[in-house]
Amino acid sequence: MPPDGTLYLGLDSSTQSLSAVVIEASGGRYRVVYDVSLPFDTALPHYGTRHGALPNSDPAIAQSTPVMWAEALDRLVATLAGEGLDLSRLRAVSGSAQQHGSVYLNDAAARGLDALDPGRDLPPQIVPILSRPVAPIWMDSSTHAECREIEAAVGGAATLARHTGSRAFERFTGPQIRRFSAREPGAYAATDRIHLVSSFLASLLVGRHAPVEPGDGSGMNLMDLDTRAWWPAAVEATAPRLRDKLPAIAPSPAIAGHLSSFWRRRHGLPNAKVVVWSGDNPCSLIGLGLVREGQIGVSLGTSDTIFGPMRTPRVDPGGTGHVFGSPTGEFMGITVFSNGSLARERVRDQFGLTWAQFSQALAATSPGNGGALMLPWFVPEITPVVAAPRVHMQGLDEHDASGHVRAVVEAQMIALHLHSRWMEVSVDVIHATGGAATNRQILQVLADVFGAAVCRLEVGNAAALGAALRAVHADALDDGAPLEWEAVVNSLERPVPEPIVPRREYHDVYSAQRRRYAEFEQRMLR
Ligand code: ADP
Ligand code: XUL
Repeated sequence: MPPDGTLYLGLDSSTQSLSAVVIEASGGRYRVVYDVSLPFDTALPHYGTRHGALPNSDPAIAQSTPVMWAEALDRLVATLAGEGLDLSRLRAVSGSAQQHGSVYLNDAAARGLDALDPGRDLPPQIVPILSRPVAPIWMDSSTHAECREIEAAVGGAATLARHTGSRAFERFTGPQIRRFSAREPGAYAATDRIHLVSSFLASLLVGRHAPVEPGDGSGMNLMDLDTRAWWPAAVEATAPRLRDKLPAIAPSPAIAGHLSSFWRRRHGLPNAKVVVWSGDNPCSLIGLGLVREGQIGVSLGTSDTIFGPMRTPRVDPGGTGHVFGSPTGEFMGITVFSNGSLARERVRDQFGLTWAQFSQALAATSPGNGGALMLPWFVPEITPVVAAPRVHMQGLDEHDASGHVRAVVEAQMIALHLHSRWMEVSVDVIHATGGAATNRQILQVLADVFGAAVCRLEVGNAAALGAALRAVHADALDDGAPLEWEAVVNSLERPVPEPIVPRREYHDVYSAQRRRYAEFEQRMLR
């Protein structure tokens, strides 16, 4: 155990914000001493993002800008340094980022990263090392054709899933690279290295190209899950000369380097270790303390996701879920929905409600919603695949605000239940996180639909917390004193709020509603 006062930093570059969580060693345990978030749209308005993405007239295209992520990192570290924390005690940093998004760097990047000038802002130093000014992000659904081409070239969707953990998905990095290489061959040729959002930000911290972490690498349709190395068949099927452009893959607790002189001289940070960054879902798994099969987490962020540890990979035969590497070295199952928080916001805004009124609407309506149903496909949906977004209703009065609020939340919680059955986990307790997990009424619907208790993480950002805990684990390993994962997650002092308990009296109502929802979904997909 490091001396009292030792600090570990976890960062999370998510869809809509950059967050930081600092934990401090104290009496053989860790406690959270700092927890802050910088929302992209409002803190960095000059990029013109909406919910973290650049506006685009094509609903299938979702892109953001790596320059904004870099500026956010510089801004947040400056805030941190001005917070009165004794950062000379910072021992290790790790990070988390929205998954699948890709950053394209040219051959000036290796030198540029190494020579970042602490006297100048980051944006003008990042622009010249990009071969593509924008980064496709996980909400992009424009690569349907590329997905089918990659699957066909490797011998079919099942073969791709067996090797990489998923059939081809539109937002996954491989199909995105394929589309870019075909549509912008000149810019692709000028690309020397393709990073994930996670490995790009880690590269900024260490001042050289950082490796990809296997949990995040599993979201690319390019990595062999068993060997945790690039799978040559997928790499060849994706784009020409791709192998040379991919970063190395390093184990989750690998040390990518130390904070470069840019961070030390510009912000007075120490020579702390930088642990490879992972994806937000693998980091949330750790932040929520889920290290044993059978435990389940739900993240209600921009995306809604349901995930849990898996000892051995069980690929979803239905092709909706994914298997990713877990930071523990084992695996995790996950199902992802794109119509998460932004769909709830659409209903809230349609009726001009505040979140408090949204919650009141849930409290004032009955489970089962009198049989009314909604399929809340406001934007293209990942699970199930819906390319042309459309919201379907059944039995809902168009003026009934409360009915709509209950319908969107029930639809989302039922979809989480329906599309996670492939993980074959019997759910007793759900660990919840994400922006919407602050809403107790939404969590009550989650509890009632699953018939399971819901525990809410009190720390704002589970992914950033998970990154900080990964830094603790990697630091100990690097010092030759490895820690069990169970010990790492249990060493955190967590306030234990009262769980939200499922109400047994609604069990039958929701069994029936789940069946009706599944039938409605099937009918509308035909
Ligand atoms: P991400 O990590 O994907 O960027 P967050 O986990 O920070 O996103 O969640 C942001 C979302 O949280 C917002 O888009 C908003 O819809 C939602 N949110 C915030 N407060 C509430 C609330 N009281 N009830 C429901 N949703 C909320
Ligand atoms: C995971 C996914 C999203 C992003 C954004 O597969 O697409 O959850 O990681 O948070």
